[in-house]
Amino acid sequence: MGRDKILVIGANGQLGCVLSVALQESFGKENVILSDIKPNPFFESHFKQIDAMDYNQIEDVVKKHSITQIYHLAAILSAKGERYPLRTWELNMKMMLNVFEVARKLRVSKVFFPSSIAVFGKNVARSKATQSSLLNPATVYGISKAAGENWMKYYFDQYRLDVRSLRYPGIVGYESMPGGGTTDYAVEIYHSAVKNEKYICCLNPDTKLPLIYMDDAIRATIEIMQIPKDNISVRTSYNLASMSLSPIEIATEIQKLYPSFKVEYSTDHRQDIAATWPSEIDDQKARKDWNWQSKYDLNQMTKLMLNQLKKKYKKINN
Ligand code: AKB
Repeated sequence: MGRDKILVIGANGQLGCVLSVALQESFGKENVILSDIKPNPFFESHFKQIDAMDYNQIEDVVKKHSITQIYHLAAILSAKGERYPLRTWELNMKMMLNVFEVARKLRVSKVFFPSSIAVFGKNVARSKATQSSLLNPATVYGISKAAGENWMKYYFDQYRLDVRSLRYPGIVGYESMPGGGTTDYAVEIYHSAVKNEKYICCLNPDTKLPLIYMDDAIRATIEIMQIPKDNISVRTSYNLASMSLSPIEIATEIQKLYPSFKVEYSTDHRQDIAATWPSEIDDQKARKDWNWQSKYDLNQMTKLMLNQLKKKYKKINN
């Protein structure tokens, strides 16, 4: 790992800020350049403000720091994307192509680009989306990720650019807040419980979606970037599975520790989006190619979320 120099684009996001710390721990702070469009006081050093819509800004940092790996995480997510469809398409595609072009021209050795369960659409059996299920996304975010998957394959086939990717389920973690996604409820619900507030859930109680605990998502990302190139048989994006949960299942688990916790269900356009996504993912390919296996279940995740958030809010309130 010694000689790798990493650039994270979108380091302020839900996944970005946790992954950035994990990469700093593995590669050394001096070898990980963090970036986002807005400054981040938490990451005082090794942080660069980059607008990924500007090719030159990415190129300058990659050249100056002799970057060998880029993690490009910045994107507008599913729920927000439906409010600004054209802007979402423009932003998600342009940032991604800027990264791929810089990586190609400057011979960056590896790129990570996240995909999502949003690439699947209504045609897929909700009960189990396989690696090769047809992609027929119903959101602009999903369309941009499905297009991104094809671009990854194109850059690999044409230029041998080693882009690696996971189709993330909704990510649940206590360290950071999500923003603009359909699965955001699965983080917010824990915050409400710890704050002794009633939670108003935008999905129906029984809408099951694929979810993953943050530590599993981080480990999966680091693992896929470490495996030998020849082990990667999927050059679009790997299905990644962990849990399949509904709001009522999470609420019931929370109530075991917070018995007075209440949830009210008031659906909005996010329910329509969730209804087009699979409830479960088949990740056999990831298991076979790089021994992927998730570790956290609902019970472990709930205990961790509630304990860590309790500590966090205690600190804030003192
Ligand atoms: C979203 O809800 O848009 C994201 C995702 C599943 O990609 N969390």
